[in-house]
Amino acid sequence: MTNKDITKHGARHAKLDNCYRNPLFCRSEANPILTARDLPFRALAVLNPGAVEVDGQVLLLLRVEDVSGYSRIHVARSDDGETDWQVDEEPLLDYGLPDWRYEAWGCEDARVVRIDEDDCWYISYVAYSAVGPAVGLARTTDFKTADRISLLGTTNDKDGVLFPATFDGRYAIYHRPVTGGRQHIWSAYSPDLIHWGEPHCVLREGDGPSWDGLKVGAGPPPILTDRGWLVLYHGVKEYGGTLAYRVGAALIDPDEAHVVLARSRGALFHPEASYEVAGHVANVVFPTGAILRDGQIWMYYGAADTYVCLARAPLDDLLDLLE
Ligand code: M1P
Repeated sequence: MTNKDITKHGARHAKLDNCYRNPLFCRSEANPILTARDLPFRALAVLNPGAVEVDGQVLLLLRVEDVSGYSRIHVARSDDGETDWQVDEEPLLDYGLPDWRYEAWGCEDARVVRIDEDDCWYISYVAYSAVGPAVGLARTTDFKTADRISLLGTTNDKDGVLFPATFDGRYAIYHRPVTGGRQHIWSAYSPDLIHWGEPHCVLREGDGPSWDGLKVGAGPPPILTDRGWLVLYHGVKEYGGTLAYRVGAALIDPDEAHVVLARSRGALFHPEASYEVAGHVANVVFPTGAILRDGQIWMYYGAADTYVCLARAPLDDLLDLLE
């Protein structure tokens, strides 16, 4: 469904909310670009993909919810980043391995970054177990196998997102620990991806009725632009017991991962297509991967915790909204 279709079918909505009239992000006509039916095995859902370009292909690190309801990370490849996805049958990250008891219930919501000086890709993901969600870190050189590195800390933490660069030799990460009952985005630095410190609360939940007033979480890995790091994040608002997940953006100092230069005043992308408003969890757009192609941000996101989707926005238009 294109934005034009959405506007046509959702005309009444469009009259009520200016956000829907001139959408910044344009949905792929191939949406949802991946569903459980596209997988070479049975599964309940495919969602929340990490994304990276490798040798001219786009690789997605799919969260696949298996028939028992637990999630693994599988790799999908496409030449054009939109269609004809080839999905690996063997998972890149499997749950339940004897040495990794804090992911006995699943590996979820992977983000992936390339760090050139280490000549490898790092993956951050939600390691889920009976003691709650934690941020897991792994590395790969071939997207066939991955080596676990560490957990970032203890549980009640998720949405771990590494920067695709180092800052004075230190790695930087965003994550979302539950602190004092609140769910803000924090940063941390590390010399080795094992020992983390220098915490900063970077992006707080919005105030009371805000679109992101219930919680926020970092989305895809930050993208370096000539104005700073572009960060997409999800924000959540509660409406009478149900939640709506939307997307906002922030601009971060190019030299200091914890310094915010600007933040979008409102949400920039809303659940409104049929595959976003209905599914296992209604009203969810959850971005976890982004690439920059021909001046456009290609944002890969989970829709309704059921599908993988793609929407694009001109980078300059996005940045202009943040100034
Ligand atoms: O159902 C929407 C999302 O809910 C959780 O995200 P968060 O903890 O930020 O609210 C996650 O379970 C995520 O996988 C899911 O898409």
